[in-house]
Amino acid sequence: MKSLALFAALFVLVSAAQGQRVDLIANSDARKTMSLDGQWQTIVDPYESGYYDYRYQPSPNGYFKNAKPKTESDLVEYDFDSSSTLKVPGDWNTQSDQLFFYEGSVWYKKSFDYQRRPNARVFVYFGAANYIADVYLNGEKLGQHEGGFTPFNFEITNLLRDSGNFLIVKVDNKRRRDAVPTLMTDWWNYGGLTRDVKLIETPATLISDYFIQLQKGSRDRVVGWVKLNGAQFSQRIIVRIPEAGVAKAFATDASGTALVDLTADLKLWSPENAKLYDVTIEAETDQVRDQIGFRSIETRGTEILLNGRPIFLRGVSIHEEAPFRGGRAYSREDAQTLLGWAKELGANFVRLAHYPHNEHMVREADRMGIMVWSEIPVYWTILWDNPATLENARNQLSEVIARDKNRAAVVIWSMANETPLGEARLSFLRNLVGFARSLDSTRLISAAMERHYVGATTQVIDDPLGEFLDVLGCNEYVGWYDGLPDKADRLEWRTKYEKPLIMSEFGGDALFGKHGDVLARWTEEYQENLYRHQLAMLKRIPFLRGTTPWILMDFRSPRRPLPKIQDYWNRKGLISNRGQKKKAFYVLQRYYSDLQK
Ligand code: GCB
Repeated sequence: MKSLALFAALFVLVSAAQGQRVDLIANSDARKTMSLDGQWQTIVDPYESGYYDYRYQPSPNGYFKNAKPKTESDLVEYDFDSSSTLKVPGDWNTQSDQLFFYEGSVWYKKSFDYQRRPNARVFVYFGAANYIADVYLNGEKLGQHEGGFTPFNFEITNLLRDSGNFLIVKVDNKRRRDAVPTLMTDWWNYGGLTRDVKLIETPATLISDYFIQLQKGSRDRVVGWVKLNGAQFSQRIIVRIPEAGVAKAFATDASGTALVDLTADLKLWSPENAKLYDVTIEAETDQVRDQIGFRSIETRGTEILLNGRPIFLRGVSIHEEAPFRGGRAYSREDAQTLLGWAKELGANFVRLAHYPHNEHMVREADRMGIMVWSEIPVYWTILWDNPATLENARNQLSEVIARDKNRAAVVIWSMANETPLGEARLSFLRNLVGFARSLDSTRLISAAMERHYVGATTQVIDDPLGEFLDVLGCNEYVGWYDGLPDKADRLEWRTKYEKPLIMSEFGGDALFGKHGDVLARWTEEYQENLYRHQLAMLKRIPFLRGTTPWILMDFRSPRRPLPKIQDYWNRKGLISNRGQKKKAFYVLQRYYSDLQK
């Protein structure tokens, strides 16, 4: 299976059974993998009686034991094998009417045989599980992972048998006030094993991770690092970029890390030429291969510079909602459809809102030449002064940066969306900004902020967070939540910061096929007219360097119940959930086409 999934980066949280933390990456055609996608046996467990006993204590004999009655007198009150199944990858909400609104725990079980090569190590890898996953193999706990949109893995080498393994995962998507995201969002809380699951085999000492990108500000110097995991820390590493004539050796230090530093004459990646190079990293015990693009991204005053040249980010926001069928998007085809529509719109940029999307999206963006704004679900009213919430957000940030740090397409890490001003929030977000910079110094940092009025017609961006960002993001709904569309004609924009601005959201709802007056809500004409007024206003903002209107396609939201119009869909899409383009699509398409003349 030569799917993109083979390239996925892996990260391990705490593996209770193996007792160690391993960061590793499986990005290699050379690696042996086995997909565990398909039907899994499942038990819906709203009271978590498969986990807790009747005194609400964790039970040593939970469903993870996969018990079977041995005699006809034995009492066992569950049975995976005669329970119904759910498809993985996939959310449970759209696979069963009973689970459509369900928020709670579901147990998943998959049985498999596996012949491990001598001395090899094996890991079980999850593309994502929303929201908390407790993972068990053959009745033993491997560990727990929190966060619904980033990959994780556990080493299973010592627990693996040649035949009759059973992998059991409890996935719980209950919302929590202290979680990331918190209780309130404007998207569907799709639960389950929403992305690919697979086994990955590696040598005993493996190349566990690497960072190979142009140094900030340079167009020919590649700097980064390669990390080993295992007993043989001291090795010679060779980085090869055959097409650019690069083959350079580096030695690892006592911790198994080699610093990479080389110069090369490279064709730079850009939307016009999405050049990716085959890169191989060879250690003595392992080898990985990747396709990597090289480009520089910087700001100067209010400019955004791609490869040293000013660029305008013609973007659109996207939720991870599957086109046509609905539910969480997870496949390469979903990514090609969504990004294909963005291309048709004339976009060179997408905002992947409001959480890390599946890896196919960034891999396809790399190939198609679409720049990416990547975001973590620090959304609205996070519990700013709770240290565990901050730790959780930092972990999700580190996991997405770990996965996507070698993708040229990703140009912006966004820390947060529409968060309310305050001391605790500022220190939380400053912490994230500093952390992101420490993990990746090559990309731009942003956040979608709010603006406020000074007088009736002046909009000001002066959120104190702006001081710590490279690029300002601003959400505004003039013409929808804020007045009628022609209000935009009278507005002036000011900023406290000499920095580029991306208008990270604007828009309004329209039900595809509903027609009426330009002032009749929910009609395509209203939305079309709103875009006209918006775009005229945006053209007058001198420091504007990008737009990602809300949103490419309609998406499900529990906050949107209006019958016959919303029916639990946010209708701000330029395209309906069935793939029909609304009138506003063509207004934006024209604007983006004019920008390229
Ligand atoms: C926003 C949020 C976005 C919502 C959107 C809306 O400001 O950032 O998540 O979906 O408005 O449609 O109200």
